[in-house]
This record gives sequence, C-alpha cells and structure tokens, in this order.
Amino acid sequence: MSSLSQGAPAAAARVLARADELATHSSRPDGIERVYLTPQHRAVNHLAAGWMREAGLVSWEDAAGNQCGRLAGAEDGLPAVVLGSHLDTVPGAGRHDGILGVLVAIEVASRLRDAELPFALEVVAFGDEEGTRFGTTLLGSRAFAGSWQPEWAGLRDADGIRLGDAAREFGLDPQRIGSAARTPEQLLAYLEVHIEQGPRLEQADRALGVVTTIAAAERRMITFTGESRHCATPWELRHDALLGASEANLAIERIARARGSYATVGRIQVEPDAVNVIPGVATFSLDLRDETAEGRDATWDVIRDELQSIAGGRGLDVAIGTTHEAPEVVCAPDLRAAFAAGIQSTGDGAASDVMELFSVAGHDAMAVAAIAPVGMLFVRCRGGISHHADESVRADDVAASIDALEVAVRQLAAE
Ligand code: HGY
Ligand code: MN
Ligand code: MN
Ligand code: MN
Repeated sequence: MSSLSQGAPAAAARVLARADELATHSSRPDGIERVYLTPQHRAVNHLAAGWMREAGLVSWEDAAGNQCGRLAGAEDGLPAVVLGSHLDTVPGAGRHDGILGVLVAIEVASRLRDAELPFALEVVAFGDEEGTRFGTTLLGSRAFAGSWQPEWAGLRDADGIRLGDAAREFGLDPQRIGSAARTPEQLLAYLEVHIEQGPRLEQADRALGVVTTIAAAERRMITFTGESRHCATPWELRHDALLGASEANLAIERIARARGSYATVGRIQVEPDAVNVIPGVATFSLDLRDETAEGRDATWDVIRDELQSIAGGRGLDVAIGTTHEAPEVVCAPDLRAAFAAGIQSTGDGAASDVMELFSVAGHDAMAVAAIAPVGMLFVRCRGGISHHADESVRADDVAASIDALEVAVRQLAAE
C-alpha cells in the first residue's frame, strides 16, 4: 500500500494497542466477553471517553449507555456526521469486531479537530450491538435511532436479571433509555468501519471494501415439545423432543444452503436435561439471513413447513417465537462513493474498481438507517475469522482504513 498518509502507521499502532487494552475488560478469565450494562461496559466507556476527549471531542454517555463524543462544526448546532460502531462482544470474542470502528473513528475525529467542517462530527460507541446479554440485538443503536421499545426493560438475562434493573445498577434511568433518541434533523450521515467477518476481501487480495447492503435478518426461538419418559421406554412409544430438534437442525442446514441463505442454530436447551430421561422439551435459537427480506422470507417458509412436518412425524408440538427482525439495509450511494474515494486515496485500486460487497453480518448501521443515510467500509480480516479469539487485522489495513475514513468525511464536507 504505497500512498498512506505519514501519520497513518502510528495511528494504526495506537488503534491496535487500544484494542488490546479494551480486550482486558472481560467478564471471563479465559477470553473476551463484554456485555451491556456491566462493570466491563462501564470500564470501556470510561476508556473511550478519555480517548475521545484527547481527540478534542466533548464526551458524554447517553441515556442508553452509549458513549458519545462531539466535535462542533464551523458553527454551533449543526447536524452531525456520525462515525461509530460498538464496544460490546459475543462470548469468546475477538478484539476487533466493533472495537475497530470506534477506535478508527476517534483517530479520524482527532485529525479533523481543527477542520472547521460544515457539520458537527460525532463518534458513538454503542453499548449493545450483539445482544449477548438479553437475547435481542442493536439495543444501543436502536435507542439512538429512536426505536427503543419500553418493554425491553423487562428483558431478562441468563441470571434472570431484568434489563431495567441492570440499567439502574449501571447508573441509567430505565424509564428514560428511549430519550437517547436522535432525530433525522440532527444527523446528516452515519459511517461505520468494521472488519468484514468473512473471507471475500482476503480472497480478492484487497485491504478494504465498500458495503452495498446489510443482510436482512431474523432471530427466532423454536421449541419442540414431546414427552419426557424413562429411557427404558420402547422406541415406538417415544416422543423425543431433542431428536425432533436435531432432525430440524439438519433440515435447516440443508434448506438454507440449497437456497443460498445463512442460517445458524444456537442456544440449545433441553428439559429435563438428564442422562436417563427422554427429553420432553428442546428449544434452540435460529438466526436466518439473506441478501434481501424476500429471499430470507422465502427460505423461512420452506423451513417452517419442514419443522411442522418433522413435528407431525414424531408426534411432537412445535412452537416458534420471533425475537428480532430487520429488513436489508441499502447503503447510501453518496456514502458508498465517498468510501470509494477514500479507498482510492490509499492506493488500493481506482475509485472505479474498488471492491463492493454485501454484509452478511449485522451492524449498528442497520438501526441508525432509520434516521440517517448509512455507509460502511469493510476491513480485511485474516481468514475471515470473527466472533473468535483468532480474529485479527493487518496494521497496514488499519492504517488504510483511517486514511479512507478521513477522505470520505472530507469528501462529504466538500459536497
Ligand atoms: O450478528 C451479527 O452479525 C453481528 O455480529 N451482531
Ligand atoms: Mn459481532
Ligand atoms: Mn460487529
Ligand atoms: Mn429410575
């Protein structure tokens, strides 16, 4: 990569060092897990606030626990271009998913602190993108985008703690989380830098890529109910819920692969969970995605019919609950062009032939799209590995992403 800015390598080194520091704030000794409204969330908000202030931003924590920073534009009260991503993680996470976008944004804000932009420049570190603790997703960015649901205060984590009580413990007023909402008038655009979490950039030997759309996604909890019986029960009298769920899992894989959708089963729970008792109840989560809501829904229709057929064939009941639904999000053409110019400035191809790709992974941009045009820049990650400790990025790619984001923001300022 020939045309990096002079300060880019040092900025990239600072981003990687800060990512290492954030990684030390984990609720588990054996790896990274940092979830919403916990002491670890508090610790990384504090670090991010300090780095934002060092960069010249005014920093505050909003009513939903998102850490925000703002650089005023040429005048006060201007609408903002927001740069952001999330600081929470999945269990056993890597150190760059979400974190990279927040740290790169802080670097770019620091570079533009005296630029007298025709808009305010904000950095937002969202507190709950993954939904690890309470099972939903995008809680921080949905509050930011005005789509917080008051009933979410009643969500419970694996220990039975209500989100509202956790929020109070964290120092927030659970009744006011929704007041974190921004309005469309306050935002001009949202730009997010994120690791690709897939192998396509690496396979194409590209450092950076522009995101076209973010996949349509749905999350469901599926419960098969049969009869819990002694393991001495003859085969012909059994109604084994776990065998029904197991057959369903393999059918989901077969159907989704054949249709080019992405499906992942997890959070499997069995009752009673004993060695010598036939499971009467088996529950699992299903995360289903496709490039469009139409494609996702068509795949779901086939899966749902197959679940009914499996249940019928085994004398089971099947119940389905939807816990999350998001249509695909199309990234704004002018933001895609701004990122293309940014990539071109780093020497990673001409603007006309930058790599464009759709995001299978979900991102905070999906929520913010409700109130602002969004754009995303993907950064190559080794082997496409993510949601795993082996997640890693190259320093020169991080350097390029900082330059590309700065050029993109400057291009918006020049428009
Ligand atoms: O689920 C996702 O794709 C994101 O990592 N939250
Ligand atoms: Mn993630
Ligand atoms: Mn992420
Ligand atoms: Mn017995």
